[in-house]
Amino acid sequence: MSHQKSTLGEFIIKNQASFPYSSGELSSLLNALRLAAKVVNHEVNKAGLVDLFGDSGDVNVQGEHQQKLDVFANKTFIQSLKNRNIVCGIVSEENDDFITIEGRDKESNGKYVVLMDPLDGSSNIDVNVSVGTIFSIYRRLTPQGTPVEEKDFLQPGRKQVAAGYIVYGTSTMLVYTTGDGVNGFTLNPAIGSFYLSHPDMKFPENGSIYSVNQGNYSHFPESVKQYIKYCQQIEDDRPYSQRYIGSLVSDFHRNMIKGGIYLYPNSTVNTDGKLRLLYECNPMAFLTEQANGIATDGKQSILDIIPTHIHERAPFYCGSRSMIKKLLEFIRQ
Ligand code: P6P
Repeated sequence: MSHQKSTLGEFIIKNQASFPYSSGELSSLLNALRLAAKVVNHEVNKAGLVDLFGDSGDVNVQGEHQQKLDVFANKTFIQSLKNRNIVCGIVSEENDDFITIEGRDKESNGKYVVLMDPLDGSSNIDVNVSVGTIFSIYRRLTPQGTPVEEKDFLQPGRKQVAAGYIVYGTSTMLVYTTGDGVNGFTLNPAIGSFYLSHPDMKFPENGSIYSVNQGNYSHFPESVKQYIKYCQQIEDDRPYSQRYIGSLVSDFHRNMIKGGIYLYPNSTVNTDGKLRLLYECNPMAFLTEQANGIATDGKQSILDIIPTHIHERAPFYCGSRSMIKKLLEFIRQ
């Protein structure tokens, strides 16, 4: 079957015209991510056998205990991006500060910055539940040849030139957009190539799945509580099904295919929500809007938020248009 589907490499070449500034640069960026994804996938699939399970003993900027695979994935993606000499800086969930990548010379200094969550949902690793990598790409603001600055990373999500995720699930998929729709590629591990398996992915207009950590219900804003009760009422097409994996990439991927809404609200515990704006909310919001869905913090489109610091958080609601619109009716009441 694979021979009938184009590979990721073929697809990039066919569609690189939609990538601004330079065609070859998209290939280089996505090839770096593709290679790292294959290396990480290999380790994720055998974590239990090579003692990559469990806690590395380190703690990241979020104060979260770093799982060994987190550390491995972070190093793998950073090295793969450095090797291509196309990126001048990286922000990672696992690093306190942004990483500067000096080019061999001023001209070769990269034109792009990458922001990433190298292994999202890592608390699921030890219990063999799917995890993912999330990436977000911008063109730098500061002149080429000068050191990258924090403002290169603090751009609103609307300025992204590409974004996507890798989901290490029952199959490994790379799903991305460059602003011309969303396409999904499945890894054939026997060959080591990604094949176009999900062309032009779109959120269904409506859905019957809501994804939220019900354990936090008591801490939610009243309007969100009311919406959750609405989802549970026996009326019309409800009650909806509650599906929550605890891995944003996996919940998002299922909801984009089947229709649904993902909610991580602000609460009395997480006053700004839990998810990070730059490398979780913005890339997933770019994909959402490109897939005809809506992504909001409850007040505005996620993509219009002006970031103020690299690890800032935001309330995050994304998914099928009619479900988000109904939620916003409750929030605006
Ligand atoms: P909770 C994983 O830590 C993550 O960032 C997302 O992948 C996931 O949807 C969410 O947090 C889970 O958070 O508080 O429900 O365990």
